[in-house]
Amino acid sequence: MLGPPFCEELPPTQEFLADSLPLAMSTEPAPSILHVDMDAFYASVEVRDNPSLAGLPVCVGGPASGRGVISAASYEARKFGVHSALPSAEARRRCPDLVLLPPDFDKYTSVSRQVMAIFRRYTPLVEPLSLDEAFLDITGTERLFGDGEEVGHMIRADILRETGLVASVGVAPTKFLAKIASDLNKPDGFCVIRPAEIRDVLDPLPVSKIFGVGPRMTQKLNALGVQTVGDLASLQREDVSSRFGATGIWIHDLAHGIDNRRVNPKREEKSHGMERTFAADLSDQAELRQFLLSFCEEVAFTLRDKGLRGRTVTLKARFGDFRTVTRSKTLDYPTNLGPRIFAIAKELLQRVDQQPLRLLGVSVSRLEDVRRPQQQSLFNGNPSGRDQWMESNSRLIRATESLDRLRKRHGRGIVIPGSLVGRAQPSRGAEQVLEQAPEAQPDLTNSLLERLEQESEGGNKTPPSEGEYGA
Ligand code: TTP
Ligand code: MG
Ligand code: MG
Repeated sequence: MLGPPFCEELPPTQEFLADSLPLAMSTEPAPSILHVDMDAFYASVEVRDNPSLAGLPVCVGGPASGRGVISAASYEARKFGVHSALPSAEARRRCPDLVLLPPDFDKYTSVSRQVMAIFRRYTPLVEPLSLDEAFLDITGTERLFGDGEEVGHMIRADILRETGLVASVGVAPTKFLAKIASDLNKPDGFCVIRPAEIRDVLDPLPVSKIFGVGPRMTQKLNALGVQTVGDLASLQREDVSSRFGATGIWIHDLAHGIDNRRVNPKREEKSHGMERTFAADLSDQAELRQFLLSFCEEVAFTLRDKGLRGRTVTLKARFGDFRTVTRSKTLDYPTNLGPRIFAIAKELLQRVDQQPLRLLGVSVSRLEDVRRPQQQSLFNGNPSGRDQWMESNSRLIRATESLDRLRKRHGRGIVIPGSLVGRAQPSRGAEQVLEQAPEAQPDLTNSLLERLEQESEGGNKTPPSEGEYGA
């Protein structure tokens, strides 16, 4: 259910490159990496549970009357040009007989757990990428279950038998190729790419199929006469690198089928965020700030729940004409406290054109485990500043702990900013990353929240966080 990430292109960040260590002792690039992805996932679950919908153009998404967008489209619906992220109203225009259903995230999450458990029967090396897909590395388990091709068939059969759903599977020597392979014959696809076939498969693909090549880079590459992966592979590595830097090297390697990323079962979350499309464009700054506060609280709660904290706060804003901007700020110390995140997000909101917004979001990245030890340098030479800060931080932590207890007992939606009470809630579109419990009873918590809001007014001086909540 996680929406698309905050940036449309994925340049290889330092972190990402650090992940790309050579495969340990790998000599033969056997096709032992699988990528499994469910077909039309949300829509297929709905059809499974209501077989009278079989064969119909079915979609899951927000309402066509409002500003909902399509989350998932059955392959019948795709024949009408309907796809994920298309506004539902446009989908309805393209396909007047469309069956449009609201999402049931609990159901999709539970199917996802079932599917991931099937994967783990065959190997512990399972790296989930989203609810409906994962990479698997079966190196070393061949004697038990057979080679990649055999395991791929068994997994597809298990999924069909145990969930009634269809998955597409790609098997290849690398992650990049396995993902390409699972997509090649979708739906109900199965494809093995062996080392000798790599060039034949890659050459004709549009260059946008390369992981990290988004719409903007595709345009730049097209302008250089590069349309296909084969075109990119035929360029000199130095030329691509001088134009596009580290990203150039990365995409040139991929175009040659080189991808040393390992399947990482403990894949670290790179960011966590939340965004909403409003029912009507919103220009009132006070109202936008109130939404932002509720997002920051929600994101912070999830970070605490996962034992994480982060340093970079990114605000995303989409205007009525779909122009989208992001603004980021990195703190000296990581945090998982809503008011601290809000203090930054509020400042970032002020740096965005004050025009009506269609969508607003906030995310926190550069995440780390709360158990990681912190530097203590910020207040060096100013012990009283440090004491003052520690005291205010302890208060914030205590208030946050009380709120978290309420959230855990009554549902996270119980805690919403007092100032949002009685206002229209944002639309529950597909871009919504986190769900808010519908039965919010904010009265209980308003005074606590007001205190937290006041705390956050104290600016965003970033604290030494060895006392940080959860540490
Ligand atoms: P995908 O695997 O990208 O798409 P899909 O399973 O619907 O279709 P297929 O794989 O056969 O091409 O995404 C998995 C689910 O994630 C999808 O069913 C709904 C959700 N999703 C969104 O909510 N918004 C989106 O923009 C996308 C792409 C997916
Ligand atoms: Mg899918
Ligand atoms: Mg998927």
